[in-house]
Formats: sequence, C-alpha cells, structure tokens
Amino acid sequence: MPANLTPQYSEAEQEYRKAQTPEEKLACLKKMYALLPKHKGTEKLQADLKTRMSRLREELEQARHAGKKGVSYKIPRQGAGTVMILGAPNVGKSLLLRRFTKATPEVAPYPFTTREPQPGMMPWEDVQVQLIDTPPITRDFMEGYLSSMVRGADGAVLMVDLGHDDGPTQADDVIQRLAATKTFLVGADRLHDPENGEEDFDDRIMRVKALLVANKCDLPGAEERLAIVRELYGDRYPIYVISAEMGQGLEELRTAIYQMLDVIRVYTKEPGKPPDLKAPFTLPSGSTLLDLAGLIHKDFAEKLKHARIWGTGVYDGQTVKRDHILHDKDIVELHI
Ligand SMILES: Nc1nc2c(ncn2[C@@H]2O[C@H](COP(=O)(O)OP(=O)(O)O)[C@@H](O)[C@H]2O)c(=O)[nH]1
Ligand SMILES: [Mg+2]
Repeated sequence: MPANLTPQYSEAEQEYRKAQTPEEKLACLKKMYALLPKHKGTEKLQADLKTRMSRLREELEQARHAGKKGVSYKIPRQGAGTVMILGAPNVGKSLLLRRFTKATPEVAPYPFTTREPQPGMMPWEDVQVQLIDTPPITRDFMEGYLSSMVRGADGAVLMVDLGHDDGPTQADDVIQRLAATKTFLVGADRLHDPENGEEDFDDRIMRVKALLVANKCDLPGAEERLAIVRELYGDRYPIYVISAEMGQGLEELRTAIYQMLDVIRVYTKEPGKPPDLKAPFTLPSGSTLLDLAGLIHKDFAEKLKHARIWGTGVYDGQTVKRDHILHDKDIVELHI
C-alpha cells in the first residue's frame, strides 16, 4: 500500500469491498480514484483502478444490451394448457381475464393499463386452463418478450373491439406484428395445412392456434363492425361474439378455449379402489396408455405391463396394451 493515502480513501476502499453490484463497485472505484493523490508513488494504483473501472463499464454495457433483448417473464405452465389473450389497447383483455379467472388485473377505459403479463386459471368442468392477459399490441409497438410467450403457448385468443371503427383493422396490426417475428396466428384447421407449403421448411416459423373474439357486442354499431370482422377474418379464424361487460357469449367461449387445446382427460384408479374423479390427467388427443404412464412417472412407462380401462370403445374393465389410444374421460387402472 503506497504511503500518504487519506482516511477518506481508506473509507471508500472499505465501501468498495462491501459493494454488491457492478454499479456499486464502479461508483466506489470512481470515488477512490478521485481521492487518490496523483503522484509517482501511486502510479501503479492509478492504473489498476482504471483497469478495474473499464472492466466494470464493459460488464454493465453488456448487461444493458442483454437486458434490452431479454426482458422475459417466466410464467410456469399450469393446468391443461396455456392460452394468451392478445389484442389492441382497450379491447377488453383484462376484463375477460377477470370474467374467467380469479385474477384481478386492472380494467380501465384508457390504453396501456396492462404492462406485464398476468396469468389466471380458468375452470372448465373439472379442469383448469391457464389464461394470460398481456400488454396491448399496436402497429407501432409490441413488448419484446411477447412473441416468445405466444410461441410457447398452446393457443391464443385474439380480441377485437366492436365498440369502435378501428377495431377490425387493429386486429390485423396484431396479426402482422406477430408475423414479423415469424409467429403466425392461425385457425386450428390451418395448423398443419399442406398449403402452408415451403414455409414449413423454415424452422423459425411458428404457428399458434387462435380464435377470434369480437368483444363489446353490446355497444352501438357493433353489428355493422361484426359484419366487417366476419368479412375480413371469417375464413381464417373461428369467431366468437361476446360482451365481457354484459356476459353474453362467455360460456360458449370458455368451452371453445378449452376445446382449442385438443386434450383429453383421463382418470386413474388403483386396483380394488374407486377412481380419483377429482383430478384428471390431461393429455394431447391421440395419446396412448404409455404416454399416460410416462406423465405420471418416468419409471411407470418402463414398468408398465398392461392396464384395465373403463370408457370409450372398450368393455368395462377391459385389459389393454401399452399402445392403446385413450379417450376423453377414460378411467385407467395401471398395472406395473
Ligand atoms: N361496453 C363494453 N365495455 C367493455 C367491454 N369489455 C371491456 N369494456 C371496457 O373497455 C375498457 C377497457 O377494458 P380492459 O379490459 O381494461 O381492456 P384491455 O386494455 O384490453 O385490457 C374498460 O373500460 C372496460 O370496462 C364490453 O364487452 N362492453
Ligand atoms: Mg389490460
């Protein structure tokens, strides 16, 4: 340690040792540098402080760039599937989440109330679907993290405002914004359409099942605007007409959202015991007995010998093999 360092310098140095973040460290180093007597005896220390400061600046710069690209929200998947609620500002996304779930996002008559994605669980019969309310998408702006969230979801609800004249075209802005990130909202029947053609060779392209929800059907002029919506989107998406405010169409929509997931429910039972009818497993349609076993426990898939099934296409308690295709509401007794 060179001589004649001031007590202030030593204090600053102590602070530096305790600093937690790169920002704090940099601030302390700056202070130390300022307090350091500049003469030949401290030259080495001056150089050392400068090196450390420039390293920290680099580190902060990199973090800032990474941060810009990578603000992401990790919402753990829950329930039978995850469906994003998408749309322009003020179309009623947050109110829809309130209607279907216990979540309480802010609902307000001005745009950009919702800045962060907000999940909620929507009950449907004996299962739950995860809905995620999102910040608005406009021609000019979409939160950077949204496209990857949409790509990771099982489906999307694209909301259109029947309450004002821009509603129909605003929906197209949402579609285009996402398309610019190679994320395409498509009707379920187009998910694996051979006419998608060569697009299918581009592995950055992601198609996400969507249905279109025309909201605010209670407002004047809604009918005329609905006609435009049908004209513009009717051949691309199934259209559900609702009023989130008044409650029209909500139960049909609830069922449609669940059905969009294309899953089946399967109940399990242990030999000699009644089935657990409270907590079904959900699996993609077309899943086999082996898929179910793997979902319950990876050891189960290996050890599974056969199963008995009560349900569709079998007689009660029929013994089936591992590749048997399951149906909605089957009750399965696994034998390992
Ligand atoms: N008349 C009417 N107003 C609605 C309906 N749905 C939502 N709103 C209103 O539209 C405004 C925006 O709703 P909000 O859910 O915050 O929209 P978001 O920005 O898409 O989340 C609020 O004042 C709601 O009360 C509806 O079906 N009918
Ligand atoms: Mg909102």
